[in-house]
Amino acid sequence: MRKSNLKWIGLGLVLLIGLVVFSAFRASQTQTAEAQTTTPPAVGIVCTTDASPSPTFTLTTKTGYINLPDGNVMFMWGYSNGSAGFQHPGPVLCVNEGDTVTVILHNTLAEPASITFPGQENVLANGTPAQPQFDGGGKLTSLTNVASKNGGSITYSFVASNPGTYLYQSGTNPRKQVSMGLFGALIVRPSSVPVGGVSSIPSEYANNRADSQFNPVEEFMVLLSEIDPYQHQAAEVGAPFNLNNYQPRYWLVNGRGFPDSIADNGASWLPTQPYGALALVKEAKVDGANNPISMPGMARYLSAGVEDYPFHPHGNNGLVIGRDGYPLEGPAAEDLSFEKFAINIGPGQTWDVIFQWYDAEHYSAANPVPVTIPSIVNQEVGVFYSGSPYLGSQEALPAGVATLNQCGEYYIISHNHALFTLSSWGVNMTGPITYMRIDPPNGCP
Ligand SMILES: [Cu+2]
Repeated sequence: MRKSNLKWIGLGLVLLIGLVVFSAFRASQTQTAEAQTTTPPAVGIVCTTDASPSPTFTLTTKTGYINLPDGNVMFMWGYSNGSAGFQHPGPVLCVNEGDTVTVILHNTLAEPASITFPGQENVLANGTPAQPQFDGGGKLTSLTNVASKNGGSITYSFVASNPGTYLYQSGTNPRKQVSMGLFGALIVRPSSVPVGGVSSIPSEYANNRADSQFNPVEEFMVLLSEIDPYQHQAAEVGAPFNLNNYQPRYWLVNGRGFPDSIADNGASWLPTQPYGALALVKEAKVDGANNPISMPGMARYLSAGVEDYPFHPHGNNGLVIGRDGYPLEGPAAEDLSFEKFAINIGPGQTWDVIFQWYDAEHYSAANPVPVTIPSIVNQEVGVFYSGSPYLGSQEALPAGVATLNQCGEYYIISHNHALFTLSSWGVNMTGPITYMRIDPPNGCP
């Protein structure tokens, strides 16, 4: 069963809460111009859906700009939703196992473009098997059939036969087009309750194993990517770019750098970057032996970059239950899930990771954290600090300190452990960082 015997370091997170300076959290939410059928949640995955069993999506390649933490504005390419404006990354397509998924690609770019669906089998392009493309000299020009430049279209279809987490991305000159932003996430949810499953709702399982159940309000996406600004500048002005010189200067999570990463989905000041990356979880209930007895959350990790990203939330190990869209199990369905702290996500990979946070040491005012708090002159108090190291407590703050803490909740950092990536062209402690917010057991008013 899913349980973790790992100790977590309560003190570390308490001090981290005090270290972070950031001034715009949970700002008023503005919906983007996407063709969503429902108002997106402030946090968590924003799915783009269409009716099962034959969901049809239209993705349009567009150019646009995103905002970066150092104040830079970056030229990008992207898949937008239907006729909606440019967005980055592409829409999160959520479908059900067994669906016949149709994706119509309209290409407004000045070069041919395409979509590959890694992990999906028997993909059709305009009704016939999708095939790599070659020029007259036998040179590979695309990993799959393309939509021609300046207005061409193509229709891909496939049966989403295996529940899990997948990327979709350009198969045409991918070292340019994927790097420019032609990628997004595809989530395939189980169509039925696994044998032995507790919940009767299929979408509450990551895959077709009964032990892949998670709490649906604690489901999050961590889509990692990177940008070399000189490559993007070259694309903007139509100049060549020598990939020997490729050197990313920005690294993003869900298309944003920290601190924008923890702003709400659809934050008004990020009109082309609709997806936040804040994880919001409740303290897990535990039994007398500290084994969690409430449903865990789940993070869906994906990498559209070309480097390994050792991403980790502080506060507990994750339990890796799936990779590249497949459950971790043996030939006889043996459970091969394993605990891991840093999730080492390779280029093109996806990882499904169950996660829980629980108050293992039961710290409270009656059971205080066993450290001597430094004197006030040696403390740096951040804007999320509650004034107390204990979950659910708010105490007096030092004079002149304001707080955005709402109810004594915790904020635990979650970031790429390749620390050189926590940068926006040299502006440190930005990039692929987000938080896991832990609300007290009774919630936050
Ligand atoms: Cu860390």
